[in-house]
Amino acid sequence: MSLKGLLFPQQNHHRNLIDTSGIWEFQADPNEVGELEQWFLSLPSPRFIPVPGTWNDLFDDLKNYLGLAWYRKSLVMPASWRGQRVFLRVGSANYEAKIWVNGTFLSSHHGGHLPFVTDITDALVWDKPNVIAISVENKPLPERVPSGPTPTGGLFGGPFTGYPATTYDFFPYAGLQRAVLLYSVPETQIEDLTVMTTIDGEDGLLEVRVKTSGKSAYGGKIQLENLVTDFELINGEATAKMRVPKARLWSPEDPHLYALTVTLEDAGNVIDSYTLNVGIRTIEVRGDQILLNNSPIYLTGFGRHEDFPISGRSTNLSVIVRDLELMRWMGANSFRATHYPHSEETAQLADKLGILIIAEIPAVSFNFADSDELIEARFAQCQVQLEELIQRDKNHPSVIVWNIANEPMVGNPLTGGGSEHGTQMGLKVFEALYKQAKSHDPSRPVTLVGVMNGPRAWLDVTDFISINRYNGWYAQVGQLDVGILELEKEIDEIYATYKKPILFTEFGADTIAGMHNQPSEMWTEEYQVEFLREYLDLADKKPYVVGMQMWVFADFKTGQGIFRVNGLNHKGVFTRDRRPKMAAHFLKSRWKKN
Ligand code: BDP
Repeated sequence: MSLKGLLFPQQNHHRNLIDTSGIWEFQADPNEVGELEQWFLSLPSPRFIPVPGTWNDLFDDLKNYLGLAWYRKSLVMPASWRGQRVFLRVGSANYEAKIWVNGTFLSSHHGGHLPFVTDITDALVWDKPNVIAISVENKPLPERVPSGPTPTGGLFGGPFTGYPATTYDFFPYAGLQRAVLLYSVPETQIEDLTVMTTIDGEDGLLEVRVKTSGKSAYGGKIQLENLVTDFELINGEATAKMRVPKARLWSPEDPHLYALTVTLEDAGNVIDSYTLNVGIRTIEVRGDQILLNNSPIYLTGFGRHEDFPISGRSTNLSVIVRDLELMRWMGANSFRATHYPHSEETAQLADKLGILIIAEIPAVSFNFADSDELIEARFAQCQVQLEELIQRDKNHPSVIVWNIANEPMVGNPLTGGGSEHGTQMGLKVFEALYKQAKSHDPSRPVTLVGVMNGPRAWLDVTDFISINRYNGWYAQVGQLDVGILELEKEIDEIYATYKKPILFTEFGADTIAGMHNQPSEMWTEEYQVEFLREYLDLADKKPYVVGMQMWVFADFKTGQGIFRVNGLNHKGVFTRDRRPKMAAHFLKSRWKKN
């Protein structure tokens, strides 16, 4: 595994960048003959596909296809890039990808939602077009994260198995879902930067870690406005500290970003530079509260999927801008990037707008009733994805929490079951992931999102407790009042046991836009509003509740199944095409401060 190149590529005096987004050649390879027949050079009968994109909603014959497929593009490299190291950076290939350049196999990557880079310098030609080929497949295998259908079923097994079958409640879109970037950097380069911020009185304190690679170097400068600090490299690395007097702190009310420029020098000459947007802020859990810049913050918002008609899960910049705009319209200050790392552009925009993000690895519905062997294989994947996620997102002020799992379970929590062995295996896995997150990044709280009836012991592993609850929907069906009484008892008990703050990371009711009833009934807009009101009212009475993120921002695509009308989860407060349901106006009335 290489963690190189997770610093977002940028264009400047020392670095170059080409975004290859556009139409690529594409061909599905159900018989997996491509490698043998050298499809990495040319595709026998290509069709055309956008990158970024997802193939399932574009071609009728590939609607449910998750097998192998090939992408191909040819490109002439600019002569001015010669002498630099050239990298190919794939933003997201769901799930496994392999890279060829000019017929040479160069690398592969597992895991569907995090970027990976390949040094392609030595495979390039400079006098004719270069052929880039990427094969991708998203087979629903049980050892993957998230896993394909698992032997023990889980929440989405048995009668609830959809098509395509998954262990989770969203469509398993496949393909090159984010941009493929080509970039070049000097031979000796800034490979990585880590900026941690703390507050001392009115001042901001920065710790900047610089990692370089290439020939052994030198030193350089860090500049933030008129503050300049020199650093010297030892074994290619340096740590510098800076004090920003009377710092303008980053917060949702004032998402101020400082431009921090790191330059690398050789005998007085600047040989590389990188500029990072830095927000000076702290985030911590203390007692019953989450503190942002030492003041309690109450999270309001949603779980959000990357999902839109036709573009599927792939980067759609208009949708990102619109979604964050709609969140601001409603006065929401946060969302959880469910159930996988969202695009880098999303966090870049959230940094600018002051929207808080809980980032999570794709460990959704991790079932600990499965064999130890499967559990170990998934655990290994989780560790890799957690490391890549933190590496990718660690410098975003908007990212305030790492979530290590969504609704892990032992068997099917709705029908009971579960074993002590599974619970213990889960404990081992989550304690290790928690420790890993803390060792990579001690500056952010870590959480785990618990499922209804899931093992309680898992909730105690992390800094605060996150829970998904559907009383009045999946439990106490249609009886919201009864459900809320049960819920109140339950959360009081959880708090009394663990004495940790509780965040609601999901609560919601499927709602068909335009369906109404008096008195309210499930699936109607009235029921959704009442449901949300009851939950928000309950939370308001509980000082240990640190926020309410409802499920879900917008209706989203799932597989076909008996409880997903039209292959959609309808718990959105917006429809899939972002029209508000009554509940959106209701939440606005609760959250928007004028
Ligand atoms: C929870 C999951 C979420 C589902 C939601 C639901 O975390 O992914 O979409 O419930 O059923 O189980 O709507």
